[in-house]
Amino acid sequence: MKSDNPIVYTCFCTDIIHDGHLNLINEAKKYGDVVVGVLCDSEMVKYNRFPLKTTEERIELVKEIPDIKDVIVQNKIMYDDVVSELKPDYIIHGDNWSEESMKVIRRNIISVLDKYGGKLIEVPYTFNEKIQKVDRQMREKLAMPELRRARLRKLLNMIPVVKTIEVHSGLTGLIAEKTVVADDEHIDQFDAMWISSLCDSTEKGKPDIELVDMTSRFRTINDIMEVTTKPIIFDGDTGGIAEHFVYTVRSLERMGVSAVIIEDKIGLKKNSLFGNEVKQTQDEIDHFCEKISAGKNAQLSEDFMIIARIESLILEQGMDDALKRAFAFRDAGADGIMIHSRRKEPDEILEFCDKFRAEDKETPIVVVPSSYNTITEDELKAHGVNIVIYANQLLRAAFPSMQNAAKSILKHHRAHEIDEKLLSIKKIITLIDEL
Ligand code: SPV
Ligand code: MG
Repeated sequence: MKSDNPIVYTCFCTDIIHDGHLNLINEAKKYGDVVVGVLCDSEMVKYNRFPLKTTEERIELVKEIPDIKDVIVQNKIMYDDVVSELKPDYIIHGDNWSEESMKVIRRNIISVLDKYGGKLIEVPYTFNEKIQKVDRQMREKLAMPELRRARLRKLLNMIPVVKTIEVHSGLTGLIAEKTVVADDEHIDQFDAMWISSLCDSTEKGKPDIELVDMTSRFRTINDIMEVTTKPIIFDGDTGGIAEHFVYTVRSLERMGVSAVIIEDKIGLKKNSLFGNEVKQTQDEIDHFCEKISAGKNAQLSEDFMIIARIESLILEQGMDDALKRAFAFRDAGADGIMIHSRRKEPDEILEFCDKFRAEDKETPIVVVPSSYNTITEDELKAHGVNIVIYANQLLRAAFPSMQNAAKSILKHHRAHEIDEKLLSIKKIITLIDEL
């Protein structure tokens, strides 16, 4: 039955209901009939609240709270759509709007409410020890191997493009984990992390030729895992010989890595961006298929992915060869195909994607737009791409900055001149959260 009471709206983006939520609802009830919006999965991701429960489960959770008038799905983190339609008399929110992304949402709410005379109620945010603990445990749970590992496949079903950034240390992991951009319409952040062989090797001052051994690469993974929750895609180079690759698969799975990408090269591997300027040998199709199958047979969990990387365009073997390999590798069990190119224009990548998608609508396509970097994620998505990897930008950003600092100190025989370009010591010591 329709009531004439005022409507009070609030949005929940949580997997659990704690005292803080209940306090907010109790406060809301004083103003009228309470309607709760449950934020949809894809927007939860942008807000770094990766859902461990389905939308339906989260709706049920809210419905169990007594005296809720209605529960609806909120499809955007910004309130415009839902509020313009529902026109609630009040929107209620905790007064914890300190993060930049929250400030943007607050501004958006106020501008929508202003249009029709609705009011914003801000109640003191409940922040006791128990709630802090629950919040922390929720986040830490996401870093557990099973949950982290499964997250990439889940993301592929939740969002159109998985935006993946290179990381090579705990610190770069924190950048991938915490960097958020927010403007009046959007909030966004990276979905996954790429542990590049190029950057992992360069960080150690070594060439990208499979010289840095797996034990060392696993230590990099561990450093990153200790301070992050987002899923990891590991650059497995050639995967080595099949007899070794099966052990790598087991170790990565056990650690909670979501996917390994192996490239169809054999012998001394050099970085793909050299192309044919250096001697590089592509593997035989059948031989590489055997390696993929061996890896798939060794794998114990459902959710781990082995992605096959095709070097035909890098080594100028032609589009037909690239496509032939893509279908063969998929049939051998690959869970995804990465196609690489070192051209400045994206044409050959897009041609590959279109031709592959004409025959296969499902298998995820991964691309690394390092040299053809003018193309946007939306354009790649339109050609069927599912994962975009920004493979080396953090390392390339850090190197010139560090070199400039070193040069400036050498030149001036003091650190004063470079200081204003550096992160303050105060910020450095507060950058890392303590438990
Ligand atoms: C890496 O990041 O190590 C890669 C991608 O393999 S590329 O450097 O472009 O070959
Ligand atoms: Mg590599």
